[in-house]
Amino acid sequence: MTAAIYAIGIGSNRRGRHGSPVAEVRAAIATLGTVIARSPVITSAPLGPSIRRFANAVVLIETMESPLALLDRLKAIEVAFGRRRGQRWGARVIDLDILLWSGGVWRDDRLTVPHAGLRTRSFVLTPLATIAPAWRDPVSGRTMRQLAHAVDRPRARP
Ligand code: PH2
Ligand code: MG
Ligand code: MG
Repeated sequence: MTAAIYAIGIGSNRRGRHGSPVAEVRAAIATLGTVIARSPVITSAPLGPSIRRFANAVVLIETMESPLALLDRLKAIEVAFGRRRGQRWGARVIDLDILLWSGGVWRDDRLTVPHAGLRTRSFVLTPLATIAPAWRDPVSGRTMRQLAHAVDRPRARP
């Protein structure tokens, strides 16, 4: 078995025991294991009904875990950080999403990779393009650099 690489999206818009959302994002990165690249932490306006601004970052990790094993571990980290079940897209101490996987596409009833929001969210694509600009989305065939450029310039598209 060879190790897999995953891109993980990290978001927070609520204080937790580590402090501010930025501190929560940094603390979450420290729990992820073998981090091979990390973006800067950015702040972004909320997409959806939440009022508070988000801290966001993206990291690449290397692990032997399958997508579902990693999903279980990320959910356990979210619980350990004090994330509560509740309103979809409500304020959260930490959100850990699998964005990309070196194995390509994964689809089952628990998990879809690439992440469904990957191609449209600048708070994902901007940090992702800083650490994995040449990674190609297996669904659209476009690189993260191309997708980030497109999402920042929606009017430039036909
Ligand atoms: N996450 C969401 C919904 N809206 N907005 C920003 N700016 N950043 C996020 O991480 C985010 C969001 C659902 O996970
Ligand atoms: Mg999310
Ligand atoms: Mg999530």
